[in-house]
Amino acid sequence: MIQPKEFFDNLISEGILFFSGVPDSLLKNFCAYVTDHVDDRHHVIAANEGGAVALAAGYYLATGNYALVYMQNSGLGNATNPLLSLADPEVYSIPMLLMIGWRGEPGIHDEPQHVKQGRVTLGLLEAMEIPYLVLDGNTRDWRGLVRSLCDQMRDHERPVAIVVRTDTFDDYKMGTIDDDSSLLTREEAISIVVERIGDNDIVVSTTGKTSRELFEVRERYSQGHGRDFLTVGSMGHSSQIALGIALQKPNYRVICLDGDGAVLMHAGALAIVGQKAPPNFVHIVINNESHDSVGGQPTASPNVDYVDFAQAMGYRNALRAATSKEIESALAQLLDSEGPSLLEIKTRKGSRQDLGRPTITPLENRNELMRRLLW
Ligand SMILES: Cc1ncc(C[n+]2csc(CCOP(=O)(O)OP(=O)(O)O)c2C)c(N)n1
Repeated sequence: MIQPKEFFDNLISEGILFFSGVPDSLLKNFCAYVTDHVDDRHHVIAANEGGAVALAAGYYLATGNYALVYMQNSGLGNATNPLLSLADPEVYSIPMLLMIGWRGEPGIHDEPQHVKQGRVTLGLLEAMEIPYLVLDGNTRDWRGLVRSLCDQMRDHERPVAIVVRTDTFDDYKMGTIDDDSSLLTREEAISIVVERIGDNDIVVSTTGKTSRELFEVRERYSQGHGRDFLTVGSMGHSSQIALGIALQKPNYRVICLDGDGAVLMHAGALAIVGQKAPPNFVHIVINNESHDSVGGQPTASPNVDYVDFAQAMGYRNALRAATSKEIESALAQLLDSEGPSLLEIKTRKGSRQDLGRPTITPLENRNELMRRLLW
């Protein structure tokens, strides 16, 4: 395996001096190393992968130096537009090095949302005409390969990519980030929400551990999964899935169980909720100030007031809660009011070691929910 420090030092020697991206579990050791060792002006954890490409472009315009843009392969979709219409050699020709975590690599078991994405990852890069190399923990002479890829980046002033297979980087543990251990865990917060909402309420939950925990909480309460839509991929889009349901099903209350990283990824979505203003829409943002599901890298949430933000976007009500009592009383108030409403729940980072994964397939989940909604 490759030591994150060695890889990082090698990038610096290639003249890569700026880092931006959205964290990925497969790259988590490398991302953690960057988080710990690069100052704030040279490392930006972006709202989404397209933003990271744009930041790398801005850095190049301002300095003539090169940036690394890191992402999970599921972020390629977000990055495609600025890669093709900004950085591409046929447009502004902005050199940058992409580092893409290869979830769902063919032949390696992974979750359903990663399988197709994994199968088409290299093909997508080929279709975009982005030169790439595939890296793993046994790649001999990775320095030489990175050197010739960076030569292509520099000589042709274009994006190039390193596709990183699973188990490429050795462990690196991120230095501790302040965390208030008196706060509830995300799973405790989800349990309280599930106990308080109505039997007929529809829940659309965001990607990552939120959906996994919701699934387990429903199992624990023997409630089945027929009123939940577990958004296993599509980070940042849960609120619009929920909005799509809420607008068509005014007799159901629709609750979006979101994460702060996901909200920030496509924050414009909240303006659309505010504009359409469905009274049956409740947005619960679990704010642990991190991308907890993929390694706990910080988000920009410490700078964001979600209550003010929701109000500015046109939500009718917005509250904040942290303790069980506060969550219970905020929910009692919001579930009794006309929406759209937002509840920010502050939680700490982390999850159970033995947290499982949904045992139903995405298609079974879809069918069960649709049976309920179309009945
Ligand atoms: C487009 C895209 N980029 C990156 C990821 C990888 N990813 C999965 S969960 C997650 C973090 C989500 O953070 P947040 O919404 O704050 O929820 P938390 O994990 O903290 O509960 C990331 C970055 C992804 N699934 N999709």
